[in-house]
Amino acid sequence: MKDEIYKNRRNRIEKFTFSKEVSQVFDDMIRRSVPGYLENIFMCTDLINEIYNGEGILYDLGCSTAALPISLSEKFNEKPFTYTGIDNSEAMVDKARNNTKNLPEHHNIQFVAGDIREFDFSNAAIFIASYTLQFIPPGEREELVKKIFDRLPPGGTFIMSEKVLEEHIQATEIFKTMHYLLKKDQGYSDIEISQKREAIEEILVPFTVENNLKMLKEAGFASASIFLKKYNFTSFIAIK
Ligand code: GEK
Repeated sequence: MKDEIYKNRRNRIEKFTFSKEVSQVFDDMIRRSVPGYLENIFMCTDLINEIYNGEGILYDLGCSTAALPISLSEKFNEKPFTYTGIDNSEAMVDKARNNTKNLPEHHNIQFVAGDIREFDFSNAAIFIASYTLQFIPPGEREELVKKIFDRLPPGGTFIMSEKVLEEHIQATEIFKTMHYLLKKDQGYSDIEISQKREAIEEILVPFTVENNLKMLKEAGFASASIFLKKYNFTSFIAIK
């Protein structure tokens, strides 16, 4: 379903939430709004296929409508995997369950409606958080990354994708412009882009690339690298 949520001019812009209305159009919204979104899903799938040895749980933090497990299921084919997706939007979890209901049983896929800050992760193999930590208040993000680190086995992997800022304001500004132009190319109008921006501004707080790398290192990860970057969207891989 096409995302037309911010198409008409509104008198008042409410804070963005992951409501039922958003969940219905989410797949279209994120593909047209996040540069490199599908490439990130495919790269996460390939990385997990390479790293995962079939033991333990793949935790997808902020799983939304289940794009990752659908892609994993296609890639893993005959190989089994165990996956838990967590999202604090009931509407997203409903959609995720519906989208994966016909996937094979040896792909053990579960969803939990809950807050990743409170979730008690056990038997973790790999954590994935694609464009989710940006919605965690800045003061709570480090603690969550530390928890992810603690719950991973030695050598375990955390794959994180985020909207980011650059250290230099000029680079931040040009990437912001390029992002805006990509959204226009995707058919969003000026009014749609500016109303969505206003709605999401307060709840999506990006860190700089450097601060994300620092946060991963300070949590204890032995290595933290970038594996995909498209303007102001960056994907990181951290290894314990
Ligand atoms: C994808 N990873 O398709 N606890 C649980 N879920 C949360 C929390 C929280 N504290 N805060 C936000 N979310 C997906 C895309 S979208 C990215 C992720 C975007 C959830 C929120 O409900 C939403 O579904 C998801 O994180 C972020 O690859 O909309 O830009």
